Amino acid sequence: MTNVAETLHSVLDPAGAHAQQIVSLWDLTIWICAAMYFLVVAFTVGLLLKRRAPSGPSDRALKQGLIVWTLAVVAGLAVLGVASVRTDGALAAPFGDAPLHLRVTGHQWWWDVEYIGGGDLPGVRTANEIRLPIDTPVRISLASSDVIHSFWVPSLHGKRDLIPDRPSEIRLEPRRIGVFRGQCAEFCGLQHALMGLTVIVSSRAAFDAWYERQAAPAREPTSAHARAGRQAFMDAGCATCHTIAGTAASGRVAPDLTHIASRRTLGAGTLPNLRGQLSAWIADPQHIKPGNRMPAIDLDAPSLQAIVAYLESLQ
Ligand code: HEC
Ligand SMILES: [Cu+2]
Repeated sequence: MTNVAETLHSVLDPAGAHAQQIVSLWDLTIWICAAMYFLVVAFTVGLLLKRRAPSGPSDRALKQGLIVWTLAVVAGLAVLGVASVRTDGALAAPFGDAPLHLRVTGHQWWWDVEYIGGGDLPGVRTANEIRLPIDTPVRISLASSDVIHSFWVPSLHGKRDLIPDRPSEIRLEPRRIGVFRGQCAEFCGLQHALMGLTVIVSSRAAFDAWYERQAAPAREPTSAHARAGRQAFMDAGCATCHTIAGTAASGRVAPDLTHIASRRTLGAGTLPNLRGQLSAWIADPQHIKPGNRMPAIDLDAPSLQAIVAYLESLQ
């Protein structure tokens, strides 16, 4: 099963302020090391040519060469050392007030995403997908409910571990609109590889519109089929694990499904969120992502179809 969160993640194509700083350090390292490499090659070739000459390289030339070389190494290492300390310092700069605060909790094998409201801003809960407005600093509090996970969205920043009982934080500042893939970067069990994350960076206006829709409770189903689906969802026990805001479903141990139809993927980036894939997931999640914490539930075909119709209506 391949991961479908469709865009690539690349540390070399930064889309955030922090990733940019990391890539600048990388570029400097590559250039200095490349220069050193060419110096070594040039010296070697020079010496080989001299050796063929009847007189050979003089002691003085060798000595001077060594001094130049030593100075070049010391200077190169000094520049790299200073640049590295400065980048580290910039990345670890104390967090001021960020306009947006999220809490992301790692679970085997999915991401719980909460936007922490406050003042006039309502809270929002979703999963496996983070939307952010461009050019806005955001503070993300990280936690784990079970084992060590690691939050990594290479286009935006380096890695930050999620350690049980040890809260940590990361700060992102996206500078480019787009869809960026994230991935758990610490081996966390059987489905570690299928613990993906999608980060969607949009304009402020698009973000605000999305936020308002997410903050609303789930839509009332408009068709009898979808209403039957909501009933089947409650009867089948889905509600013991999943929350659908505005209904009796308030389980906290699985992804929030209040606006599941608005998300791009299912199973933490495992499948695209399309009707066939949604049915397949509900019919047999263990086949798609073996070992994941959603059991296969015995459903007759009409109930399955009705549940799918209901979930698809939850925009
Ligand atoms: C025992 C708890 C449990 C029950 C019961 C349960 N689920 Fe899940 N469900 C999960 C977990 C855990 C995940 C996340 C799996 C993963 O990605 O590793 C999940 C994922 C999902 C997803 C994908 C969500 C996303 O954003 O990726 C859907 C849709 C879903 N469940 C629907 C259902 C339906 C419909 C039922 C009832 C037929 C149901 N679940 C019953 C625990 C449960
Ligand atoms: Cu993980």
